[in-house]
Amino acid sequence: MGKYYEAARAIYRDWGVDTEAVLEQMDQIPVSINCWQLDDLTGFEDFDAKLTGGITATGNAPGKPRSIEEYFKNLDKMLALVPGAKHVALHSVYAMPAPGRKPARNELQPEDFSAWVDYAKEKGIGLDFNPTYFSHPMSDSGWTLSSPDKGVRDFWVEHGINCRKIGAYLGKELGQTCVTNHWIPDGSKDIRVDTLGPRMRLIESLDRIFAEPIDKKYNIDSVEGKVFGLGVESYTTGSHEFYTNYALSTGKAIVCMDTGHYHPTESVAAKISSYIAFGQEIMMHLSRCVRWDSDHVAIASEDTVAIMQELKRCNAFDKVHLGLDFFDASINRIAASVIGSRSVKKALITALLEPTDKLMAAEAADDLTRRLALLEEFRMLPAGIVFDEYCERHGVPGSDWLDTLA
Ligand code: RNT
Ligand code: ZN
Repeated sequence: MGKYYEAARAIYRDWGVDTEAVLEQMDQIPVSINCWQLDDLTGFEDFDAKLTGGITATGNAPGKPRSIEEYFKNLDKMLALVPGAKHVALHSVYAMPAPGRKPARNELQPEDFSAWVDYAKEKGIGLDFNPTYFSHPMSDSGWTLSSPDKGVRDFWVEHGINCRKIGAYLGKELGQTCVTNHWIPDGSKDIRVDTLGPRMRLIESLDRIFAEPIDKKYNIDSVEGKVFGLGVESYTTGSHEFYTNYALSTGKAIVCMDTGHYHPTESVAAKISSYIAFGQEIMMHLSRCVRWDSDHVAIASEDTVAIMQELKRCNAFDKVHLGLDFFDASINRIAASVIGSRSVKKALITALLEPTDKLMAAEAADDLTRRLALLEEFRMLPAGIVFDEYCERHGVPGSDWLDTLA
């Protein structure tokens, strides 16, 4: 047991919080770590592939993997430094087809991910999935599922359909629901006059992708909106409002909220209860935008903690899928992945340790002075010590983890 844990436990006990129960709860809430931080989203199709679609990993830190073997060595190191329940979120460009098989993007099949299933079983983790509707000649026009070209739409619809089957396979094999997240880059750099046409085409494409029902025990689809992308500044077909309406009106998918995809003063935490009120599940892409959707490494900042607090206060952890989405090539890529994953878990444990009932009681009694006084006192409670204990119990290094990363 950690040197300071008993003291922290007593402090929380005085506020009516059972740290042991929180440590158990942490293991019920997996964090889905994006596989693409480790290699700048290059994937295994082509180690010289160029990232397109209005997203970019800036920086040139050494150590980017040049082979599947190197990639997995780094993945092993990363996973060993993140305590507790984990998923790895894959992109379709990380397929590992059998030797001799070279499926085109729209031909990928579950069997092309069987090596990932073996790996996940060995590690005791779940897998989530993402179709890759970018970094491909068929997305060069900047339009995919909402393209005016039927051939382009058909290609990507096929990809979407196959990816859901892959998701269901991952979920079934691993006994943990797979979230298959659909994000498309479609949009326009300059003023778009016909804004409705692409959206009508996107509805049609999504309806085709989601036509076949899949057991939600195995696969859930999410749709991720966005305000803009690089080179796509004026119009985005798949906006947040578009997908919110699609999700609620069809019930075929849930909304994915990426914390980098809103106007800089918009709070993602503030949106959560509006989804919970309608019984909606939510997929999250926890990221950090610095001035723009820069995909900086997630940190345990006030807004990340606010999201976790909101989930706690809404009692909504069974409605949310916590995922990460960042790709920073300016610092050690393994460390970046560890920092983001640990930070999100720190934010999570901070919220789980909050004496929420005291806040709710003050508010219900209209004691607004007490509510604010307590909110401010609770910021200083020793959540970090409980997080260290969590690491120790999982055999993961504490705050000195970086020195163990050779
Ligand atoms: C892009 C979206 C999307 C991607 C990943 C790689 O703006 O955030 O989630 O970052 O699919
Ligand atoms: Zn995202």
